[in-house]
Amino acid sequence: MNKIAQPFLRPNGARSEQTIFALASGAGRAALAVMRLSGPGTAALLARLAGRLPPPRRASLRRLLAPDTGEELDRALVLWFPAPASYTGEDCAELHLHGGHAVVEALAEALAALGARPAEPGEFTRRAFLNGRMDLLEAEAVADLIEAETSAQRRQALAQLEGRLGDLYRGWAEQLRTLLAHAEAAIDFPDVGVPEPDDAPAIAALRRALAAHLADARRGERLREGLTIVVAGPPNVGKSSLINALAGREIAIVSPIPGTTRDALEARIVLGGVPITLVDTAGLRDSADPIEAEGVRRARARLAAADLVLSVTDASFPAPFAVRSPAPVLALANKTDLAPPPGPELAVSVLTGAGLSELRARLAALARDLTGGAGPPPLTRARHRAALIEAEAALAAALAAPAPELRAEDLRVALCALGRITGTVGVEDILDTIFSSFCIGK
Ligand SMILES: Nc1nc2c(ncn2[C@@H]2O[C@H](COP(=O)(O)OP(=O)(O)OP(=O)(O)O)[C@@H](O)[C@H]2O)c(=O)[nH]1
Ligand SMILES: [Mg+2]
Repeated sequence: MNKIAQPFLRPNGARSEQTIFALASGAGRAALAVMRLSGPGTAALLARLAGRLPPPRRASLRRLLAPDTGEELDRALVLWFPAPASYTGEDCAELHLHGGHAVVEALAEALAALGARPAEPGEFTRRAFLNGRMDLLEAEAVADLIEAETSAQRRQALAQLEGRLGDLYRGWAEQLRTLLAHAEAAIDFPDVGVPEPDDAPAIAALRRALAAHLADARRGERLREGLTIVVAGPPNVGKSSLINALAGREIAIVSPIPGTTRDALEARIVLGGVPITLVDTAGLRDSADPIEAEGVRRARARLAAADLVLSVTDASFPAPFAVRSPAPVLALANKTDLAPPPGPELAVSVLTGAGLSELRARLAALARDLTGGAGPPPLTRARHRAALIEAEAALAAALAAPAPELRAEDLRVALCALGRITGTVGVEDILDTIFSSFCIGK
């Protein structure tokens, strides 16, 4: 049993020797600036700067003095978080300074003179992970929360930070450990007549759960990265006019000449709490003009990668038209001021504004469907997806395995793949990639 539990030990004892500091608040002039410290030298640094250690976790107003000259640098709120009950699990402190550039500079100089060094991006959170204060999913959620631009992104990041996604994966890992124990018992005691439970249905059920989660994979990733809605249709139907109306500014040139738009133009908007990139494309038609033909080629490429397509036609000039895209297509008739809409699809007049608010509501609902919804939390990163694909393949192999030894090996591969997501196994090589995308001070 030991060999199963072994790789899942938390990477403890990773307490770092160096004391780091960074500005945790934004750069630039502000009322306050928060300087954060972490590491074994924190208590000594605080004592040198503020005279004596304040009581733990209580804000204390202190004069901060330059260690060499004794000159007053600032009057600040000082917070002291002794290990292990701190963000990083190490001794930590926060100095709530006045936000002026000179104050921040002076403190950074004083801290460096006392032997601390500036933190690297994500280093506080990396230490928190290494000290077992959070798993990798929670660390990634911290980064997502900082980056969150919309309410839906904030909710997703918070759910992940609370460990809901981690709970799902840990639950699966727990089931796998039981299945692996059974498989190993069958290897270790082949003839003592240990009754071998038939685990095939349980493995198959687990595999189905992983497959369903993977099928849903784009939901969480889309919300993190934003949704791409491509506006396509024949020339001159009003695609560019529509993009300008939805974005509320003049993104694209509008003209009565068919074939005006050539490059794919982008506008960022937020609908239903979901960040959306609207893409205006060249009108789809065969053209002898090489520039327009290139525009049409680009339009088709964007259609192939869309999350949702808005297929626009001209109500006053109905012509059979169908866009080709793997994404869901929403049909929309424009120019209803000139003629009644030909079919049951959504209808607008960009010119008069009729139908635009219904269109916005419809797009917001679709955006929410494509990203959120009830049910289990969605996976949020390509990194998780890759590991889950590996786990699912290993479960498929386990089901087909002809001998208990082989089945055990496949189950072990699946378990390791799941462990890599939360960071319980073999992640040293990817830590740099993960934490370098953080901002400094987090
Ligand atoms: N009457 C009327 N005219 C419109 C409406 N929407 C757009 N137009 C006009 O239709 C013409 C074409 O509009 P665009 O937005 O450039 O059309 P497009 O689909 O982007 O055209 P291409 O870029 O050439 O493919 C312009 O003269 C617009 O003013 C509408 O709702 N009603
Ligand atoms: Mg256009």
